[in-house]
Amino acid sequence: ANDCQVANIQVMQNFDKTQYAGVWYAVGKKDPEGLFLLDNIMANFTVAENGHMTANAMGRVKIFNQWDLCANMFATFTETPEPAKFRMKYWGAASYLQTGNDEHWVIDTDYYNYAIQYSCRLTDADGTCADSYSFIFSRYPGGLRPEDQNVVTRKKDEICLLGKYRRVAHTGE
Ligand code: AZE
Repeated sequence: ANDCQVANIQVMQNFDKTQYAGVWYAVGKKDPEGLFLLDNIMANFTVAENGHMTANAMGRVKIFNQWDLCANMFATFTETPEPAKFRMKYWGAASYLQTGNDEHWVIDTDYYNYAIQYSCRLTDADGTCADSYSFIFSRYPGGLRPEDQNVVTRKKDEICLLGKYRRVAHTGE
């Protein structure tokens, strides 16, 4: 049964951050409340020798309701007892970009083609998520392979976000 409780969301089992490392292109996203990355979103995850994971992300944003710019963002990750659940502290290369401290959960990945990321920023009194964002990542900017689409659709449904995603364009900007 799918009760949409944040606490019951299944994440990737035996998550291996070393295999997750490298470049991912966002090909789909579900937006949170407020400002968010618009398109041309990519992230590069790195795992240092000491095991610490960091990331660099780029994407187009519109700030102050009018300026379109490329946001260069950085993140550091803190581990939790669940290997696929991290806390992500992030900030922008420029001060007018966003800073924050979000959950970063890897719901599912095959490491070579697709990954589904999820973050609940606010849990409602009933245990469901009141403000979330999620990225569908692909190793290829062109999108998901047809054979990965079914599993991604199933996972979107499991995290109660089916039908809430938009495609993320990659136009080389
Ligand atoms: C993520 C992948 C790993 C690194 C980072 C990510 C998220 C970045 C944002 C950025 C928002 C910027 C805004 C600027 C005005 C999950 C893609 C940092 C949420 C809104």
